[in-house]
Amino acid sequence: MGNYLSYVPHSIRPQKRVMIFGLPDSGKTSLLYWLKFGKQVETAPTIGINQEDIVYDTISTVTMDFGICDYISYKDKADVVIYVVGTDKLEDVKPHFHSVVSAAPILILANKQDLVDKSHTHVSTIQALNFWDLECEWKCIPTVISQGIGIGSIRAWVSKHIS
Ligand SMILES: Nc1nc2c(ncn2[C@@H]2O[C@H](COP(=O)(O)OP(=O)(O)OP(=O)(O)O)[C@@H](O)[C@H]2O)c(=O)[nH]1
Ligand SMILES: [Mg+2]
Repeated sequence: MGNYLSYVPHSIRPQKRVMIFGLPDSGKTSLLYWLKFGKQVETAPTIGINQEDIVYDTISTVTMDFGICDYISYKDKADVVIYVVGTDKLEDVKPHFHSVVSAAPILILANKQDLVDKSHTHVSTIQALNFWDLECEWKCIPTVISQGIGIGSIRAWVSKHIS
């Protein structure tokens, strides 16, 4: 017997929730707008939450970008999580990263790979954040969100994990 949802068209299924977390200035809102509009949109520091209805393949989602707010009360409602790492020191990222981990699959972006003074590669990010201890499914990829580099891989990963 299949899950009853397999008989319901994607277009009328409940919206899935994609949640984007990360420290300030890491590139979360830029990512949200790349996913929504396919281009770089000028951003300002986010107070609260930005959210957009975004379709991945045929799957409808509300994709949420968490700025300064009480994000902890939301994290367990995520179907998938995207965690953006900017130029912060990885030892500063680590406690924040582990505070948003839930049972949901998580995609970690080692962002701002274009910067000469970037503090991390995606390999050093994997080593520093102890992903091996995670019980949820995870993947880490390098990105340059401001140039749209990695957006295709992000879309493909989200589609695969919410279908
Ligand atoms: N060089 C570089 N800049 C980036 C990249 N991604 C985002 N930025 C820039 O980083 C700055 C912050 O981006 P935002 O998307 O506003 O970051 P945020 O995580 O939403 O920041 P808060 O809302 O303050 O938490 C902007 O000037 C972006 O253009 C990247 O890959 N490389
Ligand atoms: Mg923002």
